[in-house]
Amino acid sequence: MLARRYEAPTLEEALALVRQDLGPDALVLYTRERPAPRWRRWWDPGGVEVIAMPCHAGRFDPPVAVRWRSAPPIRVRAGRPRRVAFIGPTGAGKTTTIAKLACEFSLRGWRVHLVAGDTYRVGAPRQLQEYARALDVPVHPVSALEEDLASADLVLIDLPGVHPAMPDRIQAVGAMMERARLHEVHLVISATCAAPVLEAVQEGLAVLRPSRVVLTHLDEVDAGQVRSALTALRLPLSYITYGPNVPGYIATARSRAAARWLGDPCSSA
Ligand SMILES: Nc1nc2c(ncn2[C@@H]2O[C@H](COP(=O)(O)OP(=O)(O)O)[C@@H](O)[C@H]2O)c(=O)[nH]1
Ligand SMILES: [Mg+2]
Repeated sequence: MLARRYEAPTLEEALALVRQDLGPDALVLYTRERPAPRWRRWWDPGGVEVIAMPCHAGRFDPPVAVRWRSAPPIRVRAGRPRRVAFIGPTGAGKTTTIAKLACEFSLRGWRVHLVAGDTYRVGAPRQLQEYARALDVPVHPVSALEEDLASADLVLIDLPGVHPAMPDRIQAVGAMMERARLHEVHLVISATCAAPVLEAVQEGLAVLRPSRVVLTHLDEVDAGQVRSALTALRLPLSYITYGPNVPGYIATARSRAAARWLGDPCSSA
């Protein structure tokens, strides 16, 4: 992995660590204030997190020159619960992306609710419940898809893994989605997959009507693989993730962090 993560009480101290470790020309990919989670504030005051990589790593020199489209991030409005589902193959990063987004939105003061819709994978509801407990957000069973969940500003729905080779599963997930009255469907795919696989997944899952893509595992691929994943994209990109940790390691496709990982988009959707 080329990118490294640094943490310090202040931005100045974090950048000093970056320079000490990676040299004066290090590329800073991402910075954020890291408030301590509520449950451990008594011993952890929080701080600043910086992700950086050495300049000579070559990923951005020259930048990845591929045409790709960006989609807007999720827009939440008070009093209108926004219902957003995440679909994609097992292991692509759906649950992790949901946990990252839940954290980002609840830190900004929105009331986030989760729905544990992955009733197939053993341990999946427990994984989501653990994130929900750590983030202090409610998590509902799949039956809640039929409810209004009016006290939420944002409902993030985790669904079972689907793959073009699993028509029965696609049908079952499609039926769940129909009950869910969704505003947005994000297809989560991993940049570690070869371009033909990414193309087949997008084509095979088009029946579930995703309108945007989340590209995950960027920290595990080199510049060539990033380029090939972007070339394979058929839908506009909403978010990228570049690490398994929660919180953090997620950026909207229209952020400077995304431009650094991917180069600039050619257009906006
Ligand atoms: N390195 C890396 N690992 C990730 C990323 N996103 C998810 N993961 C890991 O990939 C694995 C599968 O993720 P999960 O969210 O359970 O996938 P799901 O089956 O689609 O819900 C877990 O071990 C995650 O920690 C990422 O952006 N980078
Ligand atoms: Mg999952």
